[in-house]
Amino acid sequence: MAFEDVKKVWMNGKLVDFADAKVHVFTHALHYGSGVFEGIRCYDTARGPEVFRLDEHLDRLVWSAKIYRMQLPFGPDELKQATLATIRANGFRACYIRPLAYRGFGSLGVNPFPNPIDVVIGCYPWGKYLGAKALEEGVDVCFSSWTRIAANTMPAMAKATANYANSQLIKMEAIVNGYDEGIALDDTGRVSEGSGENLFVVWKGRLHTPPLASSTLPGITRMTVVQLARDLGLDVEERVLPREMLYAADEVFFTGTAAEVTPVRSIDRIQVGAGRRGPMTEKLQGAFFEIVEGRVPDRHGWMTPVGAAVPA
Ligand code: PPE
Repeated sequence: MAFEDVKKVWMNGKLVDFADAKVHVFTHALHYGSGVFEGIRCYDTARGPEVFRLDEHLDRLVWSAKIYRMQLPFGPDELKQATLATIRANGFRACYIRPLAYRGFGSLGVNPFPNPIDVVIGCYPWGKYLGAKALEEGVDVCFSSWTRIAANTMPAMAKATANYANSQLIKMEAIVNGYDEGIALDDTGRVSEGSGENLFVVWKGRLHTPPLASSTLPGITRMTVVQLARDLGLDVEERVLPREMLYAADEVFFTGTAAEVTPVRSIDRIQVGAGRRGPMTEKLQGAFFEIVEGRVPDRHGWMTPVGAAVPA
């Protein structure tokens, strides 16, 4: 992650200098986790810089906000144009994009309503999420002792900043114990997701992924992989998954904007399949990268060109 190269940040309708993109210490979201956000990638494709599934990400931002009774002061079209303008203002060919809507400065106390809703869009270079070799060799993960947020505690379907307190506990425990990432179970003990990724399992030639009711985020990459699997004629099913199925599976992989399609090679030091990227993971990973890198036509209409004013 390199913030040194960031020139401009979009704040409430204006592009401001990086150094001026600041908030007050009494900002409500800083105290109470009252924010919703997105993580989006722009790829340097053969056709020029293009954003992957921008409409779907902004749609999720809008309904994440709705769940938290936040009325966004900008509509999806304005946010779309703002996102593209922010990338252009920074001159990035590839970057990670972070829109964030939060309860701002005005009044502390649990009641969030007196505060303004602030919206910012930042972008910055962000390489491979789980390390450079992860995409090829796979990662070593563990099941977390932390349960994923349970039904009716916090809305797992919303991409809310508050949910990431749970994610951080999962991630820190994994790192401290020498793993790359942790997988959480839901409150019924079934497989949910990684701290920042959805998960797929290959079992006897079929692909499975936990349903939204297993406290998973409705991942855009998850939805993409389901479509790509169907394009390839593979069977894919949403299913409640017992933990032990993952130890015994042929292949396991993560999906996410940051993680892209990352193979899992071991869980709790039990080797998964052959202990390296499996054939189905490789196929889907290939199908994913050839689309986002623009090496094949954008047959699903997933890519949005950043547009003019990007240096060649
Ligand atoms: N589950 C969680 C909990 C999650 O945070 C993400 C994205 C996903 C699933 C995958 O969703 P999608 O990106 O729409 O395919 N995690 C974001 C943030 C990671 C971070 O460290 O911050 C991401 O990948 O951008």
